[in-house]
Amino acid sequence: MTQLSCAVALGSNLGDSAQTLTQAIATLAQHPHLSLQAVSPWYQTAPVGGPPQPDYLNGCAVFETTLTPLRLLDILLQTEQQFGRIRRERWGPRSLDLDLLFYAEQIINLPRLTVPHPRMRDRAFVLVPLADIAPHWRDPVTQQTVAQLCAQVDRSGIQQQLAEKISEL
Ligand code: A4P
Ligand code: MG
Repeated sequence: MTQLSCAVALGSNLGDSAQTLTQAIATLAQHPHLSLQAVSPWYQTAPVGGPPQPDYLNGCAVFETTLTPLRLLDILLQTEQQFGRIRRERWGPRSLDLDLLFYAEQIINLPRLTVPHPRMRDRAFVLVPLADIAPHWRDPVTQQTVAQLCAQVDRSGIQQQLAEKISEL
């Protein structure tokens, strides 16, 4: 079957977020139909939207996969559950949030899944780490590259880049 590239955003602001993100990547990378290609550094970021809440740790990863987009979404949601995500208020604090950003250059509009992720273009906490690992990926909706989208976004919420922990994988 054809391998297609997909990009996933990770976020956490409850518990040991660095450990959660690293273990979530390791868990996904062990899936037989996901092959890890690249992982960004983690960034400490100010929360966007929602109630007052702690800073997030955010990052992105690129995989190759033979999974369909909906099957991949199910795996992301299962992995969130595995890391103890309790669904509370929208945009509220969470131990792990996994969003599917891109699936090749496909545009998907299903009740359960919108790809490219509809809010990614406004979010420095997504675009800054994604630009580290996939600057040339072209958003099929706007035809802009990730680097171009990143250059236009307000980066004031990006607090600091944390040392990569990916050697632990
Ligand atoms: N869904 C549809 N499309 C997608 C997609 N491309 N990827 C559906 C993932 N899920 C997708 O998600 C609700 C449903 O969205 C899923 O069941 C799936 O069927 P959710 O994760 O339960 O909802 P949520 O995360 O509470 O809301 P939402 O609107 O998805 O929030 P976001 O956009 O994920 O934002 N600030 C900082 N600094 N860093 C962050 O990471 N994250 C959020 C959450 C807010 N502020 C933040 C951060
Ligand atoms: Mg989400």
